[in-house]
This record gives sequence, C-alpha cells and structure tokens, in this order.
Amino acid sequence: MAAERTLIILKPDAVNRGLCGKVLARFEEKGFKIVGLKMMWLGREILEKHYAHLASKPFFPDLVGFMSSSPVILGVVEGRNAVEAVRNMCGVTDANKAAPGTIRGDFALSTSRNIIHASDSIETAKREISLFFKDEELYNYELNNKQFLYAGDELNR
Ligand code: FUP
Repeated sequence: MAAERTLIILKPDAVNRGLCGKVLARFEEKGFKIVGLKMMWLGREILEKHYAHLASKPFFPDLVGFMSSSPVILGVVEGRNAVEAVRNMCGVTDANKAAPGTIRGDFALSTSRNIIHASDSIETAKREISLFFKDEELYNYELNNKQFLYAGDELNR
C-alpha cells in the first residue's frame, strides 16, 4: 500500500478549549497511524510561509495573530488516501456550515476559529510536513492491525 502522509495542526482554539485529545482520537479510531506529533509555539515567520497563498486576503493578519496566540499541536497522519480522508473528517472551512460528524461541524462555529488545519493535496502535504518536521521527527513503524484495517488488494497497491 502506498500510504499517504498529511499534516494536521490543532489550532490555538483546540488547545485552549481542551479538545486536542478528542480530535486526535478521531484519527486513531479511524485507523490512521500517527507518525509524528509535537507542540510548537509558531512565530510569524513560519506562519507567513505556511499561509503564503493567503497573504493577500483581508483576514490574513487575524489568521497569523490567532495562529501565533498560543502553542499548537502538529501531527503527521499516515494511511490509505490520508490527505483526502483527513480533509473530509475535518469538514469545510466555515465550521458553521461543516457537516455534523466532522471535526469542525462538531466542535466549532467560526470560519477562522475552526480547530484544525489539514493539508489540501499530496503536494501541499509534502511541503507542509517538511516545513514543520525534520526527517528524524517522523517515525516508520508497523501497527500490527493492518489486516484488520485493509483488504489484501488494498495492502498491495
Ligand atoms: P482550509 O483549507 O479549510 O483550512 O481553508 P483555507 O485554506 O481557505 O483557509 C485557511 C485558514 O484561513 C482557515 F482555516 C481560517 C482562515 N480563514 C479565515 O480566517 N477567513 C476566511 O474567510 C477563510 C479562511
């Protein structure tokens, strides 16, 4: 199986509202493997790189201010179709419109205080993971439950 990896950031609202455990549990319960996890207090410089594509948006100053207002938890999640599946688990950007059952739909009301960031493509995931994690902070290990998570044909491609 060509397992994908994707970056998640549990934003300051998740940390300050005490929701990080619940959010991480969803990825574990789904069957994804956490291959990197750490807390960081992000500064303006790294946030301006991470959100470079949004630099011209009117909400950009608030976004950077919010994301640097407290420590965040960064994770790398691995599994089949991880990029798309994790995005689907997060729900749409405006948490008020996010479907019940999604992380944003269940835990937030706002377009900006929306609990979690997740990479939006395989290319973006590679760039974002390398922005926040050194190679030695990511772990290759086997979960002994693969045959209960994936069918044989899914394991072999
Ligand atoms: P998403 O991929 O769902 O995180 O959404 P975007 O990349 O479009 O936006 C990134 C972040 O910018 C959002 F998570 C929150 C912030 N944002 C706002 O604050 N206001 C907006 O209108 C849109 C995005």
